[in-house]
Amino acid sequence: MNPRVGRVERTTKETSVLVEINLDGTGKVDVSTGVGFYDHMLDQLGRHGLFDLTVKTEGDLHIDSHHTIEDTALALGAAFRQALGDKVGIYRFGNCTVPLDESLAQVTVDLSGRPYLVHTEPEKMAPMIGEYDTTMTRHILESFVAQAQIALHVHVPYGRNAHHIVECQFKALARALRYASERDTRAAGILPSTKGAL
Ligand SMILES: [Mn+2]
Repeated sequence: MNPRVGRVERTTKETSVLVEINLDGTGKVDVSTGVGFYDHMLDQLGRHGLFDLTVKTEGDLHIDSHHTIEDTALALGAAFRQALGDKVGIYRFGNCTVPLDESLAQVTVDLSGRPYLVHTEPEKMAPMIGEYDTTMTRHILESFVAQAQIALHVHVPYGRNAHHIVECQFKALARALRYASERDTRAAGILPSTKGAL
């Protein structure tokens, strides 16, 4: 089996990002973005997705964390897409519902080759978690989806604590991505599309 890995380096005047991902890993994570809570979320992504994940971002945090967070998500999406390769023999679809105490996240993914995001979460939420602006969650998902070229539906029907609301989304996303990208032994050598392309 070929290792399914992706590596993306992305440098602009605002940020410098390196992402390495192995879809068939064990959840080994080495992440540093300079934004503590975001590191914690990317840690969830690797751990619960069973992806080996390296993320090194140096961004213009003297402005705010926006570019750092967004550009990391873009590079992560690109690396994920790269690692998926030809998508032959994978499940393609995945979903997972994850509670975190009072909050619940429902995530459904199709590794379709077309970017589309549907996202709902409670409107009332603390605006900041440390240096993490909670309106960035949707921006991360948009950025990831655009580069990974996947359809992603993320819903948080209820939740109260901002940390919980965001964290359950990353956990459910991780697991849904894992299920969708996992090799399906019954489908070995088969592309999961009637169209002949994904
Ligand atoms: Mn932006």
